[in-house]
Amino acid sequence: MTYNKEALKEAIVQKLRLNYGCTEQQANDGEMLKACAMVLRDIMAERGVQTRLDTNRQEKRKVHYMSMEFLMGRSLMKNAYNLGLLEPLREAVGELGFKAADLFDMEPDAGLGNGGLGRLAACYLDSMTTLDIPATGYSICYELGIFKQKIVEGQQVELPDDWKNLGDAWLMPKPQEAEEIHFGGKVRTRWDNGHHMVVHEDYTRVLAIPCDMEVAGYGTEHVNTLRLWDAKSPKPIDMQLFRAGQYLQASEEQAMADVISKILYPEDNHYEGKSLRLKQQYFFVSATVQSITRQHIEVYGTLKNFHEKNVIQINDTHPALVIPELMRILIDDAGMNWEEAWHITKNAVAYTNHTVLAEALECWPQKLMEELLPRVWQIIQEISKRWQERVEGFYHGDMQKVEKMAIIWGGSVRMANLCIAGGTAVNGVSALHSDILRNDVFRDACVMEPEKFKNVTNGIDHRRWLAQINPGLDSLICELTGGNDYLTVPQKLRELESYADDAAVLKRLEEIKQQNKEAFAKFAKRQQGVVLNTNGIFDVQVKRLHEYKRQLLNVLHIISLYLQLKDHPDMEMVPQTFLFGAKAAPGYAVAKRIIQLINSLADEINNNPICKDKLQVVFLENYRVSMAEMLMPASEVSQQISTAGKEASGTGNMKFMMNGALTVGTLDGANVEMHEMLGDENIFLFGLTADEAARLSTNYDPMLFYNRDGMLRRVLDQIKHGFRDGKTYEDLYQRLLYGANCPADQYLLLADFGSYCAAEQRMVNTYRNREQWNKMSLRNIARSGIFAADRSIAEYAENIWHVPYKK
Ligand code: 26W
Repeated sequence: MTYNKEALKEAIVQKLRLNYGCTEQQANDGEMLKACAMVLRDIMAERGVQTRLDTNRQEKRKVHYMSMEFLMGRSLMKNAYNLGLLEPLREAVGELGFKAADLFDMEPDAGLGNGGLGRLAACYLDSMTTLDIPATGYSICYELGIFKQKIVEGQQVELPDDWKNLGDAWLMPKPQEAEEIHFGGKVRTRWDNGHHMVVHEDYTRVLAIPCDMEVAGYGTEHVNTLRLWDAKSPKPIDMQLFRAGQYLQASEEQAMADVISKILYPEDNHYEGKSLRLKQQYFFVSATVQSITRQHIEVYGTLKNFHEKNVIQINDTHPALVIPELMRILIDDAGMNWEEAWHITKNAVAYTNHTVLAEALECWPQKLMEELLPRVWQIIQEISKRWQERVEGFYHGDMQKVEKMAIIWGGSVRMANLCIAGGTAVNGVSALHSDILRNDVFRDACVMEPEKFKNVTNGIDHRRWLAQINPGLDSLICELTGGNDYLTVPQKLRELESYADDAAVLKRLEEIKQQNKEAFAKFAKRQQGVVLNTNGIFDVQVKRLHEYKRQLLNVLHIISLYLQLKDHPDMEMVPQTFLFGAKAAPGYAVAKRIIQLINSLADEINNNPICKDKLQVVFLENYRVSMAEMLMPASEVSQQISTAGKEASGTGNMKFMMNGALTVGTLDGANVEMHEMLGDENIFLFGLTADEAARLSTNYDPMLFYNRDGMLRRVLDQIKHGFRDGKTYEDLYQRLLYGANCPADQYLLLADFGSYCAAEQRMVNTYRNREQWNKMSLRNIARSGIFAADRSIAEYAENIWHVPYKK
């Protein structure tokens, strides 16, 4: 069935009648949105069936992408776009008396993730599908996604995000494919006919119900699935307790089950050993492994060739329990011996690391595992024992190495070491990050198995992050490159470079940017009532709030500009509009203080007449995927200023680059590779390198910088004394100069301050020459093709998954 406008109209009207019992005249926007979603879902569902049939008939190897987070954002426009139905849908909706733009705009973000890792999973799902790779994403169907952020008197307040109200139109619950998960209980072993039988009893059962979201690729009939697990108790209520009049207790078990898929943990890059989180992880892992092995048996009748036909990619260590869980199923359910099961497991699992921050490394208390997952715990112990023997053999009993590489040590289970032992590949997410893994974090393991350690630099879905969100730029690219081939061949963007000296093209680039700035200003006015100065350089830092990302360094620099302006109120300057967007983990007090500081500074600057039309600072409330989609096309400066060595890759940096913003950044994560593409002339680099930063950290005294730099001193004193709203930030001042249960200025802000200010100065001076600026912007766009997720996925397919893909 091919769809045109008329067919879409008919299908939408039908959906309205059958599902909401109303006509298109009676329907409201929400009903209309859902009806459209259901129509596209039907198209995808049909193709999904076909894709799976083909995959199984041709016995293709499948990719299973497991991630505790999938930050999908909105789907209506995306799916219509990928299905080639965007224009017909617009017209159909229009003729039914609605505005497509309004519907797109009212769709809630599926915010089932925190930040980079979750958004990466969503971009990869798009590319895997577009490249015709048989792939399934797996995650939890959180009832509440990442919290909504409100700013009240300068402070972050968290509100629940009940996205499913409107967002569930994309989901297809499949209760007949539910899996049962077992928690707690006891493990007994007995001999049966000469077989060693493991019996797990007295466990608590939880049902995992798949809710499938179909994913369309671009320019293909291929459709993949995102399988989201919803937790439910297998029995609706305990009737015995109910009959005894204990009504509350009667549904206690149900509540316990429901809570597993209730809410996404909002901590990003920070591990906490909470038992509910471990329950979520095992629930997710066990449901997924059971589902994959069940489907494999349906096709092949055995698990012996499981590793030949499946590869499971785990997104950081959060799904690391797949290793013992797959072992459990192969041994306890399929009756294999340890060696055979281990061979299959080791060849079916690959691990991506996304962070080197020590506080983000997962180490589960042994006690918790033992109690919650008694059988899995036994298997982990055996894996650990055998791994340790191997390490001892390789390193001739060097106990330091043995300790560092141990899986179980000091009463905790180190998930990263489990992944290294149990996987076929370990990869970092940028060249620098992968080097740090090889030479530092996982050094000893890498010496033992060097072939295992790989790099796949991250990428972004350029169809969403350029073509779809920046139609002005998309048109220009299509015009200049003679068609839209760049959508599937991102390297085509390179051809833009031949226009670097074409004044007319450069002017158009500038106009597109200006229009996007105006559009974003309208959005900001609507969302939070703020009036942005669109004559100012849109200088943007949006990402999770974390000390290592150094939003505070950005603040220090802005204060220095403010102080200069106060010294010379008539100073001529290029207007600058500084935009921040960031959610802080609710329990991360310092991050929340930094948000407050940004808001105090914004209040001070925006209310001082000397700053009018010169300096503006705005904290954008509730930064999320759909806001990023408005903001990236409007941005001129991209702040990527993490302490070198700390940001594994970054992906926002790539989104900005692709939309023509220029980067002010450190040589960290993927910035290093951006710099390689761009050369010194097309990026504003500053600061210590990763090596220098690591070396300085061993013997660092921020006071040296404080004493040496008069401006830095004034800036810090300003923080300490506070702002016109009466708020002071002596705590942050202390943290930088003296530390507080942590080294003073751990992230080397003071060491990089001078060089950062100089880079900002170079940036502003460049902006004075708009033609030069536009030329650099064009080169950024032209050289961004390498950061398309299609390239990353091709590398995973070639080097890790060993699966064919559409070239
Ligand atoms: C257990 C708590 C926790 C939660 C999330 C620990 C670690 C995480 C993630 C791994 C953090 C994360 O999102 N890392 C980011 O991954 C992106 C995609 O690879 C990178 O671009 C970012 O640099 C990295 O910070």
